[in-house]
Amino acid sequence: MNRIGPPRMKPWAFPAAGLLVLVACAEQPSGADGTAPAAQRQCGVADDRPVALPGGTFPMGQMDVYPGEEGPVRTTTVGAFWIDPYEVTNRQFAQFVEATGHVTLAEKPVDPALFAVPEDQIPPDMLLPGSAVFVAPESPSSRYADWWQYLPGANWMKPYGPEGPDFEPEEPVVHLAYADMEAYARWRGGRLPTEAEWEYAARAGQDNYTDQPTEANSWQGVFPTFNDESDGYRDIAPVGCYRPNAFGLYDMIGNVWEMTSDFYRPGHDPDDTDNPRGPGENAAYDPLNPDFPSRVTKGGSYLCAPNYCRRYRPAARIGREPALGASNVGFRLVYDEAPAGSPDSPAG
Ligand SMILES: [Ca+2]
Ligand SMILES: [Ca+2]
Repeated sequence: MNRIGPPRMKPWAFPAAGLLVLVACAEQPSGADGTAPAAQRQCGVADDRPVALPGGTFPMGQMDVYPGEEGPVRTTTVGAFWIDPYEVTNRQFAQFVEATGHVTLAEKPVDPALFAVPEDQIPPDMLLPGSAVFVAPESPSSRYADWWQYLPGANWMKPYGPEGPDFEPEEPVVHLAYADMEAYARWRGGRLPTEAEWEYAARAGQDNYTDQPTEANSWQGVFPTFNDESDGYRDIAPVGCYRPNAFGLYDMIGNVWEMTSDFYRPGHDPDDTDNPRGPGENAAYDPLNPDFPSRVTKGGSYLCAPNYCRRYRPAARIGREPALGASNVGFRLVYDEAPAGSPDSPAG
């Protein structure tokens, strides 16, 4: 019916739908590197206008961490565009909901027809409105089902579930489906970036790296049980708490994963180098979630740790099932024409 495609969920497969995606990212423990604790971080964005980026050519991809996902490196060209300097916030999304009455997918009951079993075999909680929330297990584990829970009542307004606190206006919005992000983008006059645009913006002319960055909200310690929080935040941080990259963009790496418009396949097509838009939907394939046409998410999240998910890098990528929100996935917009209040020309 649409680009997202029907989520052919099975109850036992449900946690796999996007949950691994959330997992991608983090390295370097302790505050000995000078990382300031939360109370000392100055959060916020001085200039919230979209940033005009000239087009450019850059080496997209990386071969020394997860080459099967991120390689081969290819010389890639993208045209000029504008990009939000920070992740879409709850404050911004609330303005959209106020103006349009939009109801997100996580706020709606789950259609039993989406499961591949008779309705009486579906756990009742799985049919309630909700989303996937990270809940740290008490014991060490390497099974994502031990730390991802489908929580009825979790949605963008209740990011940690119905018993948790309300959303913080200056934190990035989470628990959205791809269709919710697209609806917001249409309202704002923007769109989701392609993976190439996003990676070009995140690289900002810098070389690839492998170590966990200090100026990004990730996970210091042993995921999923011990986080020393030396970067200042255990969970999601408000936008703009970490230094921006050379293009003036905040939190491209870490905080929340960011959705792109590309469908996911492992690796890059070495011949698709001129404003690439990824494979077609029929060619989408996500080994972690093979029943769904996943989209590419980028940049890692506050859950990325060196022992589990070293995806706190511009080249990092992982597939995400578009119809299931999660507590560590957000987005930001790009624009093909100068948004109101932005610089007139990406060349400027
Ligand atoms: Ca952190
Ligand atoms: Ca981010």
